[in-house]
Amino acid sequence: MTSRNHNQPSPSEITPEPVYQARRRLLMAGAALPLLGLGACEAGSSDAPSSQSATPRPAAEEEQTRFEDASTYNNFYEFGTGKADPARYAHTLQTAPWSVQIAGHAEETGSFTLEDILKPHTLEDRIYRLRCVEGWSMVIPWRGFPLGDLLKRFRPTSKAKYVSFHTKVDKQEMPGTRYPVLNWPYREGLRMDEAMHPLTLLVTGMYGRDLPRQNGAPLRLVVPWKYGFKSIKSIVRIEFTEKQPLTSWNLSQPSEYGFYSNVNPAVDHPRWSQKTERRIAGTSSRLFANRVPTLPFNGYADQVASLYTGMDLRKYF
Ligand SMILES: Nc1nc2c(c(=O)[nH]1)N[C@H]1C(S)=C(S)[C@@H](COP(=O)(O)O)O[C@H]1N2
Ligand SMILES: [Mo]
Repeated sequence: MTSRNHNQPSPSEITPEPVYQARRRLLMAGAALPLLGLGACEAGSSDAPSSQSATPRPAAEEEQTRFEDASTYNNFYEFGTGKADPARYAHTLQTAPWSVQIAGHAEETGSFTLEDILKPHTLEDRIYRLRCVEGWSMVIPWRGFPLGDLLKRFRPTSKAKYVSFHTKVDKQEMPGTRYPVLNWPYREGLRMDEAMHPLTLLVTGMYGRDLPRQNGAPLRLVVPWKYGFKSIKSIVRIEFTEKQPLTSWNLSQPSEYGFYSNVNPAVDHPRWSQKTERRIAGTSSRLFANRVPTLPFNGYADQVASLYTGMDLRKYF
């Protein structure tokens, strides 16, 4: 993510053009692909691959991101805007005791300890792709349970059309929140049907262990068909609302970050293309990560496209 208050004109994460071009020249010359860790996706065609022609593979069949990459290359602006900042600074975040406020249009509301929140649920391991709006993606084994199973427990009323989420904010523990880089607390939201969708996970761990703080301990969301910023970390408040909730990224740059933020290769970010992504996986270096086509709904279209029937996804980006 970049922010207007943060003077970077373009995301550092996009492969620098000369590197990308050099790589393509090598490919066309038929140079040693395995050395560069490049895959079939890119080797076949020189143009940006059409997302329609690419068949989504189940994430579980794909090469996984290494834990070392998934836990050291992060976006968590509460600890700084650099990718290495969260791993460096998140150790000050107090994750116990932890409580979550449940509020808004539901029959049961109040403050619940993390133990209360988790007790009735069985944690599952699920491998999901997560695609950052800045152009990279990872394949991560998450540990969690469907958000909908939690939400049902509070018996939302018919007025509950959306769900809003807040991250903890503490200037001592989270040094990035001393600066107005974003609207704190970090806020996100989902439409009720998105929140209830079985792909939407509340996550407490990854790679079979508890979440590292930089990945959003002790409780975060993972919404795999949406750009990564919807997957809010270190959640302390969940509210059922009637109106579409405000979100931090939409508040800061409404023309760049919409409420829905479904992964969509056909709708470019105003400052860069969304057609491809750098897949950070396996042992190849981040810089030479495979460039693969970005799929509609991040490859989960079969499961979620029907949520948006009849909506103009260019308007509701
Ligand atoms: N509270 C909070 N949640 C956040 C962010 C953040 O800055 N603050 N960054 C988001 C973005 S832009 C991405 S891409 C993902 C990254 O998740 P990961 O670091 O676990 O891969 O977290 C999302 N959740
Ligand atoms: Mo992101």
